Amino acid sequence: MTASTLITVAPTGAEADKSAVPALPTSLVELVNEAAACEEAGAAVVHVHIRDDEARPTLDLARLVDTVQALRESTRLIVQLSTGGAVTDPYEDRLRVLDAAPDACSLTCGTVNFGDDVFMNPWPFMAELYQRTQELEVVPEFELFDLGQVASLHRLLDAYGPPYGGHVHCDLVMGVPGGMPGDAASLVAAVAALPEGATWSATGIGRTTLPVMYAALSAGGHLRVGMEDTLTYAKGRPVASNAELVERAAVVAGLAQRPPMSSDRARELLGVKGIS
Ligand code: KMH
Ligand code: ZN
Repeated sequence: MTASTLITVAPTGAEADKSAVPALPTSLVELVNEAAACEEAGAAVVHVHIRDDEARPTLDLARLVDTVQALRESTRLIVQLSTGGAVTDPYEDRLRVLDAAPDACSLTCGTVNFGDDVFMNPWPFMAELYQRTQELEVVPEFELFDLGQVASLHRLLDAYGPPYGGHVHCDLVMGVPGGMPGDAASLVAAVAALPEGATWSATGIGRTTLPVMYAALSAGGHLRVGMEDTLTYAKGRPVASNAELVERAAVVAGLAQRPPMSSDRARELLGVKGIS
């Protein structure tokens, strides 16, 4: 079992409305401040979705470049850009995200119902995105929303070889309406199907956040938390900040004798290039 816990924070996402959730970090300043507070609280990776001046999700390349630079200037976090974007984003824009030269990116291993929407990740798109990560030396994190996507991950690795950095790291995104349930039995089944030697984190959407956190720690996994996935801290109590979600994850990981991993150690684990 790994001695420490890699905590990823997903502070913004593409789904929540700023008007309904004022604490959501949507401007660059809010995002950078939130990321720094999350690093202080124990996060090593930031999974980034950005918003435009009206707080709508965007994949604008110039903004992505500025975001990567600003996060690097203010934190030592591994900057993982989302290539999932919003369900409405075209494939070309999602592929272009890598041109912002992040340390890492998400790569979802298949199409999934996503509430009333569909999050599209057909095989040709996955394969093209994966080969671009290899060419551009960006470390992919394989997002797995259901068990069938684990099979597609195996197919990807068989077809195109190991990822840049040489290590396979996955994130189980559980409890999405349309994906695998956020419970211990589903987590154990998914972990059993992962490639040999892969590491993994897990996140549970909404009210599955705590069951998934405890199940992940007990099964030797890492954690993802954040307002992309969870807007309620406890029954009737909205999340006040991403940092409090990271703090809670750090406390629970510490109680499990697996305290938060530093970003330097996380870079070694994931095969991400170093920073000076
Ligand atoms: N916003 C979801 C449609 C990712 O970041 O790669 C997709 C998502 C996954 O959040
Ligand atoms: Zn995301």
